[in-house]
Amino acid sequence: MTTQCVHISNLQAGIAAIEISRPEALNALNSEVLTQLITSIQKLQKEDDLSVIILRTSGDKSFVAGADIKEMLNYSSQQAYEFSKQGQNVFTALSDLPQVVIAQIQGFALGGGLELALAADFMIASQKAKFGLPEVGLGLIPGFGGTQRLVQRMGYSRALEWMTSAERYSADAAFQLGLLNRVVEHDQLSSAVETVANSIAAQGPSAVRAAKKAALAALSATGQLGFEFEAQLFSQRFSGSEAREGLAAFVEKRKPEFRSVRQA
Ligand code: DAK
Repeated sequence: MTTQCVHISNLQAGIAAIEISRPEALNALNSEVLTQLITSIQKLQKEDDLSVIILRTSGDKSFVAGADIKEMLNYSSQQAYEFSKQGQNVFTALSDLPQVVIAQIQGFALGGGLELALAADFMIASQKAKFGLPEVGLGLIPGFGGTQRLVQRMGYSRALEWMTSAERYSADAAFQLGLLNRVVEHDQLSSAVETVANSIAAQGPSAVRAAKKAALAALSATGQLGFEFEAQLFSQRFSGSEAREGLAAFVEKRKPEFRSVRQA
């Protein structure tokens, strides 16, 4: 039997929440979660009365700890390409929602978790939140649109440092780089998000949608080519031994030995 990991709830008038709950894996995204996520997004997309959607996850420690490393361990290049396209479709559907989407970040937003938050319109985070793109440490690259969206958010140079260093950043550092709209006390997070959501929901609903549509148009100049390129590069990671080593090392709880498995 499939476990339901993605839930929709209606909050105040004009506001709904999508909640991902997979606490045993720190809310990591596997293909089942992605399938459930797209179903929820498509449902809310048709809700004309909604102005705001809050994207949040269960547990105190982690927003989303990335794509599911255990699921990716034995991927072929073709499976990786399909997973990447599935993820990109979900994330594009999320960013194309007519409603304003706020990501509520209470803890780790790593790899695919940060990419998910980047597909929201903006993020509000707890002071305890931690951000980063650790994929290169696994022999991978971000595969859910993150290479494109992080550049859009913080500029090429800073984004490339994030992508290639695998560093983890505090909420304050992420705020200073323009990644976050607000950083709040940990126990104030949900009320801070709801306050912002309420202030948007109180405005003219179709004006809010028009404003989002217009703002998104400013980003569309980069087009779809970058996303396709990202998916191809991601899938190529699975045709050599480096990603195998990086993924296996995580699952086996050891350090990866990239130099000895180095590929051309
Ligand atoms: N996937 C699967 N399981 C994960 C996970 C993940 N990303 N992150 C954590 N878990 C699991 C752990 O394996 C552990 O399970 P058990 O061993 O107890 O069964 C459980 O969650 C609790 O984690 P820890 O014991 O590690 O908890 P700690 O507090 O010690 O550490 C941590 C928390 C978040 C620092 C650590 O868990 C961690 O480093 N996690 C991995 C973070 C990471 O590297 N994330 C990036 C993943 S790669 C793709 C598209 C996009 C992407 C990938 C593919 N395709 C298109 C194919 C994006 C790539 C990624 O996101």
